Amino acid sequence: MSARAANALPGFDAESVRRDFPILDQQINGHPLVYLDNAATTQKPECVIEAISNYYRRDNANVHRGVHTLSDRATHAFEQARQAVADFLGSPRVEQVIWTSGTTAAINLVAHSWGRSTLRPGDRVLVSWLEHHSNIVPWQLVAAATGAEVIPIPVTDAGEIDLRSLADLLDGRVKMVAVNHVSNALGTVNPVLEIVSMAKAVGALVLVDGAQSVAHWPVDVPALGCDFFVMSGHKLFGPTGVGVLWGREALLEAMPPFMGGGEMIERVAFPTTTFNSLPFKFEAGTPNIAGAIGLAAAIDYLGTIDREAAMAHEAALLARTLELAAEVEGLRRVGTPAHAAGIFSFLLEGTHPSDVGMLLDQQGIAVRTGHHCAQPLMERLGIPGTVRASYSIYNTQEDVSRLFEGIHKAKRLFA
Ligand code: 7TS
Repeated sequence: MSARAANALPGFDAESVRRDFPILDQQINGHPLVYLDNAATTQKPECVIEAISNYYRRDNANVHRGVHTLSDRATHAFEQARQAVADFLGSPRVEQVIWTSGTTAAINLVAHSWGRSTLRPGDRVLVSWLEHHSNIVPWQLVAAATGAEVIPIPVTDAGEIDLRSLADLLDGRVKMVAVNHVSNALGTVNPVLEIVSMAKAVGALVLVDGAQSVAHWPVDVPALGCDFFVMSGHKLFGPTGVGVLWGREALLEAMPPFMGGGEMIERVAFPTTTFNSLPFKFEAGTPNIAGAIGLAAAIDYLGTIDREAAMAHEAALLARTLELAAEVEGLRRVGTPAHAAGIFSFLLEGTHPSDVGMLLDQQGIAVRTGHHCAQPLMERLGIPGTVRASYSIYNTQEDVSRLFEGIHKAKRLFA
């Protein structure tokens, strides 16, 4: 089968998707770019770039404030974008979608608003050893301020959450369980439905960090049963600096504002200020209007893609990767989860991950190396870091072959 045929599953043609992303059509160090750092950030299709530039060319104004036409247009596009996110996540109400600057900001919002107002000494927040630092450190900050404790949920050597250990940890002290949907370091797809039902049994809330899941498959957030869901626009083919907190309405209503300023108030007076309704209560200051519009364009773009077929395509890329990896002596896949999204983390015997990463870059191949902002996980696995290749809808079987040509070259040079 030719590489081109391998990229054209029924309903999905990676070569044609690839052409929608102008950045991919370039040479890096004399080689065609192979972009395999999608877990860090995805590339942007032409329509997203256009939507952002058109907004600045034609409609730019501040939102919710002006009586003039441009402000009206900007407000309309901004609120339409919120609706697009609500529809994308399956949210019953648009007010449950809060704009943030990204996943990190969304988790901080929940930790500081919900956490500081709710957690008491002796309460527990469970986070897994698989978490990105942004789903650990905000909880530690709030624990230090409230006397609550952050307790890690053990993971197995395969890099999966150990559900038996989770069951042992769950008791009436646990007020929040915060886990990622997909591990950015290993690609593990976590059994969120099961985790939610276990947490609910002891009355704990659940926050799902969806930074790595939403680009891989359609996520119906209410069906997950979680209380909070967070994501970043830039990992979903949208721009940086915009993200979303989705929350249960009653919880969001009860939570105090996190940041104070314009937009989030109803009336400011000395000595008492009253706050705006949802979602504006949590949106102090001028928001990332162009970012929201760009994210809506990315969601529109995904609407043109057969996502089932895209998933099958990514699974085929990972399957081929694992086949080729098995043939490389001295290559160790890090994490062997039964369910993995398009992420392949590995070590090459006798080499340092950053040397491998640099050598791959010389061949035009972009991967991530290091601890992937998951230092506790690296410590748990007894390694300093990994080389990580992460796939997206525009990667091809040829990209996989190029990665392994690069790995073989690294082996010849270093091992
Ligand atoms: N949670 C997960 C699971 C992530 O993968 C990341 C970013 C974040 C949270 C933070 O997202 P942000 O948009 O607020 O920065 N992950 C990565 C990565 O794997 N390489 O660079 C960033």
